[in-house]
Amino acid sequence: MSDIITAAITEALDLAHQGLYRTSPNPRVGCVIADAAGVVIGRGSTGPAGGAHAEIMALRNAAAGGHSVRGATAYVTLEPCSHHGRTGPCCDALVAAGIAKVVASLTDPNPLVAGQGFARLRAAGVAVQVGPGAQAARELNVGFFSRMLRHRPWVRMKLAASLDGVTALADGSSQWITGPAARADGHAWRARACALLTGIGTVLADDPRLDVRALHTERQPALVLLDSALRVPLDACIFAADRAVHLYAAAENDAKRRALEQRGATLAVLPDSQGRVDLAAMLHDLARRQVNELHVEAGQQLNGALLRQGLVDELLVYLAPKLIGPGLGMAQLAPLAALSQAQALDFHGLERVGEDVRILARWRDR
Ligand code: AOF
Ligand code: ZN
Repeated sequence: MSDIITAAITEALDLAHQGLYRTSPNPRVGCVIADAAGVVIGRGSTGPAGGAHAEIMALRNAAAGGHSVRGATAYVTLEPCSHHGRTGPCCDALVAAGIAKVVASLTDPNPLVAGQGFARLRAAGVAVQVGPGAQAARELNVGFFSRMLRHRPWVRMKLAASLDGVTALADGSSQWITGPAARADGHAWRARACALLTGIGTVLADDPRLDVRALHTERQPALVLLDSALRVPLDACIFAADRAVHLYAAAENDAKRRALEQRGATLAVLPDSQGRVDLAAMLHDLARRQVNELHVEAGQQLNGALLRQGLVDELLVYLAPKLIGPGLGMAQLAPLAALSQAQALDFHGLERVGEDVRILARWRDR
């Protein structure tokens, strides 16, 4: 790859990254416009949902700086869209502005676009190159790709444990195993998600708020509560934060539904054949509700159920340099007959956070 392309796509990826806490359910996209000499004359990043796309922001930025983009190259981390959604098609805007070449990291997996943006650009005589920065651009939108291609969110399960793998004492007390830096880091991972998922056991035991407090965010993720028998108290702290709350139950309860709806919450009833909430159907439903990244913070029961059904994509584990001894584990998994049956993961990321360690792990064969 030429130095100019590498530099421009790197800057476009930085711009895309600026949308981490803002664009959902839209993907995070960055755009850089450079003139024939490779000088950057416009920069843009996707706005909040319903707002302008990165290309439009970059065109506006160039115009505001008094630059003509005629004959220029647009470097963008996703295929320019071709559809009329909440905004007009970016490919048409680029053509109308006289852009001569588009370098894009990825094809947009949205079936409304899916290559049509590139086709329209080429048909208008714009040169198109696809690929630079693909891996980083996809990673930044791992949830959007999951929702578009698998019709379920990217499920990231957060765990905090001692070195001996204990997440709480037998009485449930878990405050605090990891240190303040790890807790703040955990809030950043919450903030990038479209929704946080927890279970009724956690709400009854800890009454957490489960919102983003440790950093500024332009929007709070929705809170999703799995509550089969609708036991949630109406004064639970999850209702205190200013964000959407959505519940999944296994059976209808008209009175409780009305009370929850008065509290501003919504409810879906999705039983499986055993009268529990159908977790796979829940993930499907969450994708339909435009959840890209689902951040799970739950107890060992819900964690175990999701893991046993193979519904988790990534573990986000904070390990504290402590030994606790007997207590609660990370997840209730089924016993194995042989070590060879162990689920095999790879460390996708490994970093020190304050006095603790943060591990990102993904399944090897998925
Ligand atoms: C782009 N540039 O910066 C982004 C794109 O509802 P709308 O009109 O905002 O369209 C949303 C869709 O547009 C989204 O699902 C994805 O396919 C694409 N996102 N496209 O050209 C951008 N964020
Ligand atoms: Zn667009």
